[in-house]
Amino acid sequence: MALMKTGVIALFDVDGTLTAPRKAVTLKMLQFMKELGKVVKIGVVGGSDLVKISEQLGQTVITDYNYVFAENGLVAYKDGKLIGTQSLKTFIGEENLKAIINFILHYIADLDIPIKRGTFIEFRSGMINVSPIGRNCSQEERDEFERYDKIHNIRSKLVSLLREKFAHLNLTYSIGGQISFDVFPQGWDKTYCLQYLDEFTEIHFFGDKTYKGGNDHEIYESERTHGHTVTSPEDTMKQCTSLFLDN
Ligand code: M1P
Repeated sequence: MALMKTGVIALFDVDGTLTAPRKAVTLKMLQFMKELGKVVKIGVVGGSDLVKISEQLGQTVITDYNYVFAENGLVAYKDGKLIGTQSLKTFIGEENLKAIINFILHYIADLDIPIKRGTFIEFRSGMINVSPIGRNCSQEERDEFERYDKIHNIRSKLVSLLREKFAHLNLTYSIGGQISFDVFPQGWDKTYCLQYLDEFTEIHFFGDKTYKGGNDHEIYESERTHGHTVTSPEDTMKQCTSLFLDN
């Protein structure tokens, strides 16, 4: 029987690492994680909120993994229990929040893109998520926007403007998915979750967007982690097998 490696945790990004972007986890990956969990502690850190992480990884996600960090760890769970939350509203204050939300909504109202749907700003615990097309779009519309954005840089243009206009708020703008970007205070990136992992001497982080500007970059580069770049969920399984499961 495989022995549990003490002091070691494998920590995974969600989109592109455990699942295809915004898709549900496969049975194969679920079974793999079960086997891996017999050898090392396992955790998940996603930019999305818990609702979306649960849609992708299953409704029992907070008990399936030792740690689940939603919104980069701004909402943190250990063994099924909530151990910490952080509030953007309290941190930057109601007036600043209103100013940035008003600016974004005006900008998006004037934006000429092929289609728009609903929910242009999603208010979360520790961040806001901004989507020029609107989060209510279908999967097909989502894929189409991603292609359009690659050519027209809709998101990065808005991010540049926000960086300039709200420089005094020291916010980070993170383009981690297909149709939106996350806005949160500096330092509230995925490294935020590491404060909950002091008991571990070896933290292996697996993510696909580890390049500079990607939302896995800071935690991948952190001196507290061993960073691993993956290209797909299959690659995640392959790299974990050779690191933790092969003798
Ligand atoms: O996990 C990456 C991102 O996933 C979603 O992005 P999108 O809807 O644009 O594909 C969002 O939940 C976003 O917050 C998150 O960072």
